[in-house]
Amino acid sequence: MLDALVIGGGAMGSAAAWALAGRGADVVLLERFEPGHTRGASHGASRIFRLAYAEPDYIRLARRALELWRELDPALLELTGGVDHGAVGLIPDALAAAGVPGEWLPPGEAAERWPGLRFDGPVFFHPSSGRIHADHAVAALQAGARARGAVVRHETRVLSVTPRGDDHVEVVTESETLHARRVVVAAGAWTSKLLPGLLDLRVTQEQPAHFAPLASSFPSFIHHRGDRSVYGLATPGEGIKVGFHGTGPVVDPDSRSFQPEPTGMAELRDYVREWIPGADPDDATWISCTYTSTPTSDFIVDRVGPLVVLAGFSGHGFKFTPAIGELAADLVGPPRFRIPQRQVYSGS
Ligand code: PYC
Repeated sequence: MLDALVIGGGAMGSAAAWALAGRGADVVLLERFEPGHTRGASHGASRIFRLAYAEPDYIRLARRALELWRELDPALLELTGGVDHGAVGLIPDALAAAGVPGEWLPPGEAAERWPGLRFDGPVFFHPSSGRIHADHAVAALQAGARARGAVVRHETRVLSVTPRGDDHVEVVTESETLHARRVVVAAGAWTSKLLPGLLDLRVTQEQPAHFAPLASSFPSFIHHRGDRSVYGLATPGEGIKVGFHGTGPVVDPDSRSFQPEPTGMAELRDYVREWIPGADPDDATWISCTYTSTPTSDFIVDRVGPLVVLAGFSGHGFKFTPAIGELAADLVGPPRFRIPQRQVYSGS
């Protein structure tokens, strides 16, 4: 019986395998698709990193993630600085209370500093923000997990997950049945299919795009506009990534179109035309990804009997990845005690 089996080789599952293997657990990671696949939510070259949250728990989690990203590979994370504008709410107060640097800039000064962006009010700048290379991060977590002894298997589809007792889960794949003391389910958009009826998750297809850059030096940014907030950042070599946050249609992850929807394309181009003078609204490369969201956008990192569930990262989870892996390992608990061979009583 394995100590732990992780289902899902996206960012969160890979981080869980990395953390578990680091604690000496006997761990197998199963991923349904090929390495680097683009069907879920962990692909692409850039994600926002920021400590800038209104909730102290998220600030703490992001701080821990920052330490762990650096431990994994400092090249994965680049701090470009970040800006928030619009209805930023309690973020500046929460950062100040946590001792995280940040400063308000008048819109003219901010536009001089980042001519690629337009601002119509005060801008909150936080230097400890930037971007993470998503594809490289997933590959590094899997390579790190393997180096620590984990087995990572791609193209292995899990058909069922059945708890058999407090310390036993049966996992049936297309080719075999596996048994583990704990199973970590980190299946992103497929979580509700694997664990039907357990969680209230909403899967949407989102369509950000890379726009051709007309300026250099972009911070990562969030323009807070109620339920039409926009985020963005520069992806070196690919352009300026811009997207509406969580506005896409509900989809089935097994039968989605991957095609950008024309109204959303026009709205994003209009946004870029009005607010991002440093990007060409007419030169876009569209991206398709999923968000798996909870009703509050807070994450599910929890244990139900022998199952540990990592789900509902609601389009803002990637930055926390290695810290979520660590929490998963805490929820799994210590590996079984193993008696080193040389200490086994021989009877002589
Ligand atoms: O990573 O914080 C984030 C984020 C916000 C909107 C999209 N991504």
